[in-house]
Amino acid sequence: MTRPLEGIKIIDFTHVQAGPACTQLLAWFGADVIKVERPGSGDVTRTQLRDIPNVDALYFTMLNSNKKSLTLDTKKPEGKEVLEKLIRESDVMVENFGPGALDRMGFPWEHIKELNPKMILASVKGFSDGHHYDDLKVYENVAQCAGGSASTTGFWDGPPTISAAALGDSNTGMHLAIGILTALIGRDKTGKGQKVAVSMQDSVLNLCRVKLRDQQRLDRLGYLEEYPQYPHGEFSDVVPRGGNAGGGGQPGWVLKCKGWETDPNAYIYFTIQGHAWAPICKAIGKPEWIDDPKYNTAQARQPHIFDIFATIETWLADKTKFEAVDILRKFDIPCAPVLTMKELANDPSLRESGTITEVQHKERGPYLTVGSPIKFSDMKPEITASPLLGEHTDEVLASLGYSSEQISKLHDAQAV
Ligand code: CAO
Repeated sequence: MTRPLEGIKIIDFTHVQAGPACTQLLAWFGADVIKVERPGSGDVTRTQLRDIPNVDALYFTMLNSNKKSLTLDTKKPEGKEVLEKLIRESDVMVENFGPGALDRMGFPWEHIKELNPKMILASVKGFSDGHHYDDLKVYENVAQCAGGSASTTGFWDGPPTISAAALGDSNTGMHLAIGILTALIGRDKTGKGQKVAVSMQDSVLNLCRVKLRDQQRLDRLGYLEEYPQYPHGEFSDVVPRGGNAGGGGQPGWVLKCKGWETDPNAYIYFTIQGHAWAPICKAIGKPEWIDDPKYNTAQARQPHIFDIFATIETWLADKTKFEAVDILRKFDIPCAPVLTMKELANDPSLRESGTITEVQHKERGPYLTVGSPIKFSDMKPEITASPLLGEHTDEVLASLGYSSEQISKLHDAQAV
């Protein structure tokens, strides 16, 4: 099967999560992704959170599948020479070093452009160029705080809260992938490369745009009627944390199911979609609520929305989260069980679709990873294992025209 990005060569100068998530996605779709790593150590995630001694950690293997690994000390003249050759032959270079690291290494954008005017340089930084914090190094949770996610996540009587979803890291990588593909299409038209930059703060904020919507509504109205603070609580002048509220046009909440006393995930998410009110009443055995003026409009329900949720919880008390969803789906009510990582790992539908996939690693053996969440009618990306450190060094150097004698000299020069 021909994959759409076959023939696109990418220098993957990334580490940790934001950059690797981007290049991994492009590798699944056929790009030739060469991960450049420091000799001896490589990407720091190879050794972070290890579960098997001396074997690449899952943190690394789950973000670097389908890539090649080239070890190169790009601070040494020999390494710089190889990198220059690679730049001349490649289409894209992706990096997510700390601010200024690429310049200090001797590869500012002006130099890269000189070496290859068709090159697309794609960078992730914590903050965008020119931002008053653009000198800061940034990790996931820092970005969630800087991008508006933390101040709007959690409960109103608790501190700002971090989401488990990698909004700062993988999300930024996905934004960068869109930027790279756009620049590649642009290059087809102009023949020129360009620099693509994505900041983690901006990427988080992009996903929090509904909270900026709410800030402007709050500024105008002084209240937000879909938040639990309405109508009984207080609003300040900033968007509050709304707990598990729906956040959109329909109220929702996480509700207890059978077994919640001992199982911390025995819950469903229940949504009271306006036009589903009659089916909801029928499903939970409250047909008399359908036309009751106390309940029959969203506005009428809002003042006692938590009493309604409490009644639904009474109905849920003798049903597991799966049984409850099986009943509610028949009434077309938007809802889902709160699923654990264990349940997701073993979900037959996710295995079938390739969203959860098992990969064979040379040293680790089989491991689970998340495959492509993007599905195509004419292509099913095959997920292969992440490379060992330097596994493809000789192969890549040979493809650049180095003889075996030159390759072994280069190994000596880079020995750690
Ligand atoms: N050969 C020689 N040197 C290399 C090299 C190689 N193959 N690869 C990297 N290096 C050097 C760089 O040149 C740089 O050196 P200097 O600091 O002397 O210029 C250094 O290694 C890497 O520096 P760094 O600042 O990127 O790394 P760090 O561990 O101090 O910081 C991080 C990590 C993630 C905070 C920082 O890279 C960063 O802010 N990146 C941008 C934002 C980002 O992507 N964060 C998300 C990471 S995912 O959670």
